[in-house]
Amino acid sequence: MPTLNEEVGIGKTIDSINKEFFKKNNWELEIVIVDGDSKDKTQEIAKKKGAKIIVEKRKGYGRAYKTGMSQVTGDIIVTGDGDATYPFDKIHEYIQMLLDENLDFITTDRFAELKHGSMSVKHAFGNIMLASTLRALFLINIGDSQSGMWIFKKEALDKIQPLEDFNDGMPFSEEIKIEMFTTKHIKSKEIPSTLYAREGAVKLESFKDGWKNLKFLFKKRITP
Ligand SMILES: Nc1nc2c(ncn2[C@@H]2O[C@H](COP(=O)(O)OP(=O)(O)OP(=O)(O)O)[C@@H](O)[C@H]2O)c(=O)[nH]1
Ligand SMILES: [Mg+2]
Repeated sequence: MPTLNEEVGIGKTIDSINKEFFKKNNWELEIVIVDGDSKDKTQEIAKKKGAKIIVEKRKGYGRAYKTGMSQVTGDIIVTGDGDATYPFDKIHEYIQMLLDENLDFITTDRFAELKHGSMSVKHAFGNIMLASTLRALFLINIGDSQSGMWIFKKEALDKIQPLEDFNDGMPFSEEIKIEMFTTKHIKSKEIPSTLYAREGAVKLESFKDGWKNLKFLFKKRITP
C-alpha cells in the first residue's frame, strides 16, 4: 500500500484483512506500506499493526509502487490505497480466485458496488471517460481503468516492461493494466469489486490528475 499521511485510514485498512484465513491456509502474509515520509502517525500505526515500512521520499503514487514492488518477496502481490476504500476484507477470496483460475493478474472493478459516498459524480464521470479512452486506444475490455486494487503473481512483473519505465504518478494504475492485458502469455481478468468511502484527506487533485491520466494514455499509445 502506498501511503501519504493516512493515519485516519491505515489502521482500519490493515485490520480488515482476514488474517485467520491466511493462517488457516498456511499462506504467509506480509503487509507492506511504502510511505512517502508521512508527517502524521501513519508509520507508527502501521508498524504497531505488524506492517513493514518502506520509506520512499520521492513523490508520487507510481514511484511508491515501483519501489515497493521491487522490494517485496511474496509470490502474490495485492495492492490498494491505505485509506480504507478498497475491500482488503475480500483479498483472500481474490487470491483464491487467482489460484483457482490460474490467472496472472486480476484488476478490480469498483463500479460493481460503489458504497455510499465512495465516489463523487465528478470522479465517476472522469473515471468513465478515462476507461472509455483506454478501451478505444488499446482495445482491451476494462470497465475501471483507475482501480488501485490488483492481485497478481509477482513473476508477471518479469514479463512486462521494466518497473523503472513506469509512470511515477497516478497513471501507474492504468499503465500496469495496459501492460498486463496487452502482453502475450499473461492471463488477466477484471472482476467485480467494491469501493468504500474514504477515510482521511484526499491526495488526488481531480482535474490535474485526470488530465495527466488522459494525456498519458495518448502518449503511451503512440510511443513504441
Ligand atoms: N508513498 C506515497 N503515497 C502516495 C503519494 N500520493 C498518494 N499516495 C497514496 O496513494 C494512495 C492513492 O491516493 P488517493 O489520494 O487515495 O487517490 P485516489 O484513490 O485516486 O483518490 P480517492 O478516491 O479520494 O481516495 C493513497 O493511499 C495515498 O496515501 C505519494 O506521493 N507517495
Ligand atoms: Mg484512495
